[in-house]
Amino acid sequence: MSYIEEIDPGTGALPPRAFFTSDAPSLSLNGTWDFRLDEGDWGTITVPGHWQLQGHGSPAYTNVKYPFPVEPPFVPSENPTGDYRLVFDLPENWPDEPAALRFDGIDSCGRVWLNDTELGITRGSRLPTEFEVGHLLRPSGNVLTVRVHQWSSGSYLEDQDMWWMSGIFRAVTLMSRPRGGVADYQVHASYDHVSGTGTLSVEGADLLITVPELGVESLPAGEVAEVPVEPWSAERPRLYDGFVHTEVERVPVRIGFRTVAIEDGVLTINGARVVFRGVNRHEHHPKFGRAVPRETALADVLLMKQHNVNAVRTSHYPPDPYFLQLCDEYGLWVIDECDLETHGFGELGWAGNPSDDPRWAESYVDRMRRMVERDKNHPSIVLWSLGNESHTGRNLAAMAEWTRDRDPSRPVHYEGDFDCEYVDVYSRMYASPEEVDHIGQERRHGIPFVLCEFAHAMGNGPGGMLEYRELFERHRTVQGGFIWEWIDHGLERDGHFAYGGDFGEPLHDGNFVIDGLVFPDRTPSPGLLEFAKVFEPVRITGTASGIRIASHYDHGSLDHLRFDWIHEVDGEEVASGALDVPSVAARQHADVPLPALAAAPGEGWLTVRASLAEATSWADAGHVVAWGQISIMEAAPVTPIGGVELVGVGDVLWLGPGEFDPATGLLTRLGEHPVDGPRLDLWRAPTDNDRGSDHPEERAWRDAGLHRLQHRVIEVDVQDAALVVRTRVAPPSWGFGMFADYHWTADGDRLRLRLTVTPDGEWPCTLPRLGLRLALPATLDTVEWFGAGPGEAYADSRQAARIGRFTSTVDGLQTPYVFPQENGNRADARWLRIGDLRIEGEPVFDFTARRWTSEDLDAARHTDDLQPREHVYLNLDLAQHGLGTASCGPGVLPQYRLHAQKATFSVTFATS
Ligand code: IPT
Repeated sequence: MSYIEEIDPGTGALPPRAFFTSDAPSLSLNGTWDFRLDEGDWGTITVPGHWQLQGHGSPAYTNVKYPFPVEPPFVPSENPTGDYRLVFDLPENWPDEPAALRFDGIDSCGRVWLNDTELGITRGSRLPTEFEVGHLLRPSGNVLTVRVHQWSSGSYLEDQDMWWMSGIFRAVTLMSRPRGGVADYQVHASYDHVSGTGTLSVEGADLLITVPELGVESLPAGEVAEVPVEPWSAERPRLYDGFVHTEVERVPVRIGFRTVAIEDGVLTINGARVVFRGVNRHEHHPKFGRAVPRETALADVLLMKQHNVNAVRTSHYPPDPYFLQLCDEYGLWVIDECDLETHGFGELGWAGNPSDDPRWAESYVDRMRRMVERDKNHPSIVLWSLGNESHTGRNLAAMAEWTRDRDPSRPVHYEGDFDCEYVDVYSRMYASPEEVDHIGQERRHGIPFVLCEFAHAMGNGPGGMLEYRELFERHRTVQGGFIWEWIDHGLERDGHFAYGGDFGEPLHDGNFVIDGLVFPDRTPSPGLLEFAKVFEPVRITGTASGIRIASHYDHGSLDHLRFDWIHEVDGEEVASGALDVPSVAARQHADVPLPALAAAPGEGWLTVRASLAEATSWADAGHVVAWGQISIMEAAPVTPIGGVELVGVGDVLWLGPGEFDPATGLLTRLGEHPVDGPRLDLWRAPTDNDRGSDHPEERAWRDAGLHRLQHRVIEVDVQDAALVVRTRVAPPSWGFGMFADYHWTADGDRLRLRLTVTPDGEWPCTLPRLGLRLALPATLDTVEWFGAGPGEAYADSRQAARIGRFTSTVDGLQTPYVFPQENGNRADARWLRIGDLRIEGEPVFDFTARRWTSEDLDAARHTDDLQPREHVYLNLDLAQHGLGTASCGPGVLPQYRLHAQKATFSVTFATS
C-alpha cells in the first residue's frame, strides 16, 4: 500500500507548537515555483494557491457525497498529482542553527524532500506541518521538492461542504530555530471580573515574559503575576503587547486577559453571559479559492464588525493563522474548529465511519493537537470544536478528552454529540424556533446551548432571523448562534460566478455552495443588512412617553455611541438634532423623552440613530450601529377617486387617462404610454428557499400550475363611470381557480383600480405572491418611492428597511443573486414614481420592477442569462409569501405564509 493510503497522521514532522514569528531569521518561500501536473511538462505556479485555479484540472463541488468510491482508506488510482519545485538561496548571515520548514496548508497529502533528502509526509490539509531541516541547508541552490496528491486517506476526514481543490494553498516558511530559543510557549492570561485582576504566566521551557505596559519584566515560566488590567472581549478587544523571550530569541506576543467559564449552565466570559451573533466562515476568494490573501481576511473582519457580527465559527477547519490575529485585534469571539468532516459516510448509514474506528484514533487526536497547539495563544478563541458532521464515536471522545486535559481554559464544542457525552456545550444546527424554545425552557442537558448553524443564507434570505433573536433574549442558556454561512463560494468564470456543475463535474451539488451573507466578491447581500439590523447591539423603541434605549452589549457601556434623531414628514426631513442619552451599562436600558417636535400635517416618523462617537479600527466616526423608528403621526386615509365617465370611441374605451381594449378589458395605454394591462399575478421566480428540500413549496406551486395561469374573461361590463372586468384565473388541468374582478374608475387625470380576488374551489398550496403585473415602456427608468427601503424587504426579512423616501433606477432595484431568483421587492410603498408614472396605494403596496419577466428569472441559471427585454415589468403586490430558510432548515413560519383567500387591493395610476 502506498503512503497515500496509510492511516496515519503523516510522518517526519516536528511536534506541533504555537504559530509565531520572532526576531530569529526567517525566509518566506511563497512565490513562483516550478510545477507540473501528473508528470506533464514543467511550468510555473504561484504558491500559495490551488492548481485547479491556475490552469491545471478543475475544481469540483460536492456537499456531502465523496466524489470517489467509499472504501477507506483507498482512493482512486486516477489521483491528480502535482510536483512542486523551488530552488532557493539562504539570505546572507543565515545562522548555522537548527531550522524548521513550515507548511501552513497542503491539500491533501504532500511528500517533501529538501536537497534530495526526504523529510516526510503531510496530511491534514488545513493544519500546519513543520520539518527539521537545519542540517540539510546550504547557502545557495537549495532544492525543495513537494509531491502533492489530490486524494489520500486524509480525504476521508475532509469531506466539508466546499470545492475540492488541491495544492500548497497556504504559506511556506523557513525559520531559523536558534539553540536556546523559544521552542514553544503558552501564555495564560485570565481575568477576575470581581477584583479586576489579570493573572499572567507563561508556560514553556526556560522562558521569560515581559509586558512593559503592565510593569511585568522577565517573569520566568511558571511564575504568576497578578496585575490590574482591562479585560479582553469581542466588544473591547484590549490587547497588551509584550514578548516571550530567552537569552537568544524574542517572540512578540499580544495578550488579552479573559476567562471563559460555565456557571449554572450558562457560558460566561469575564463573568458576563455572552450571546453569539455569529457567522460560519469558510475561507474563500472568487479567484484564489482557499488561498485567501491577507487583505481579504481583513476585509472579512471589517465587514463583520461593521454589520454587528460578534462571533465566528471557523467552519470547518482552522483558518489561516492570520485570520485569528485579526480576531484578537478587532474583537470577534471564535469557535476554532478542527479540520474534520466525514459527512459522506452518512450516505452509507455511517457504516465504516472513521469516527468510531480505532485505526483512525491517532489521526483524529493528531488533528486536534495540531490545531490546539497552533492556536492556543489567541484570546479570541473561546471554544474548541472537534469538527463537523462526523457522526459520533470513540475517536471524537478521545479528541475531547485530550483537549480538556491540554487546555482546561476553553470548553469543547461538537454538534454531532447529540447526547452531550463528551462536549461542554449543547450544539444544534437548523433547529426551528419552536424547538429552540423547548430547549431553552427545559434547559436541555443542563449546559449552554448554541446553534452552530442556523438561518441558511442561500439565495434570497434567510427569512425569520428575528424569531431566533427573540429566543436568544428569552432563555439564558440559549446563547446565540452562527448563520450558515458568511460567503457564497462562487468562482469567477466566463463573466459570472460559477458553482457546482459549471466545471463539468459528473457528481455535484449545484448552487448549494452559494449560501452566504456576502456575495463571492464580498458585496453585502440584503441578508447581511438584515442580520446587522436584527442583531444590533442597541435596541431603540418607542414607549408610551418617549424613547427606550436598551443595550444588548454583554460587556461595555454605550459611552462610545452618540445618538441623534431626524423627524420626517411624508419622507421629507423637517427637523433633526442630537439626543441626550445617559450612560447605559451592559444589558441595561434608559428611557429618554421625545424631542420637541413641530406639528406638521402628513405621515410623521422619528428616526433615532446610535452611531460611533469616534472612529474605531473597524469603522469611521458616525458609522451607524443601531437605529429605530417611532411613528409620530399616521397618514390620513386615502379617499378613493371616481366620477369621470367612460367614453367609447370605435373599438377603444377611454376612462380618464386610461385606454382599454373592450374585448379583453385590458388597459392598453396610460396617458401617452402604451402598457400591457395589469393582470392578476401569483407567480414569482422560486427562491432557493422555495426550492428547499424539506419544504418543497416550489414543487407544490408548479404542480398546481401557478407558473402557467390562464386568464378567462367572463365579462367586460361598461358602466357609466366605471369599467368592470370579471375574469377567472386558473391553471390548466385543475378545477380550482380564482375570480379576479377589476373595477376601474377615474377622476381628471387619475385612474383607480380595485382588484377583488375570490378563490374558487380547493387551493392545494400557498401563493408565491398576490398582486398585479403590467408591462411598461423601457424608457420608464428612474424610480422614487415613499415606503420601506432602501433595500429589498420580504415579510420575514424586513427589519433592515426603514420608512422613508428613496430613489433608484430599474437596474438599481435588482439584487444579483448568483443563482437568479425572485429579488428586489420593495415593501409598503405609499406611492411610487417610475419615470413620469405615479402609483398610489390604499394605503400601501409592494413592488418589483425589472427588465425581464418572472419567467425569465425563473429560467436563468447565471446572472448573465438575464438579458433586458423591450419593457419594464412592474409588479404591484398586496403581499408575497415569506422567505423562510427551507433550503436547509425550517420553512416559512405560519405568520408569514400567503394563503389563497378573498382579498381586495387598490392602486391609483397617474401620469404627469
Ligand atoms: C450542514 C453542514 O454542517 C454545513 O457544512 C453545510 O453543508 C450546511 O449543512 C448546508 O449548507 S449539515 C446539514 C445536513 C444540515
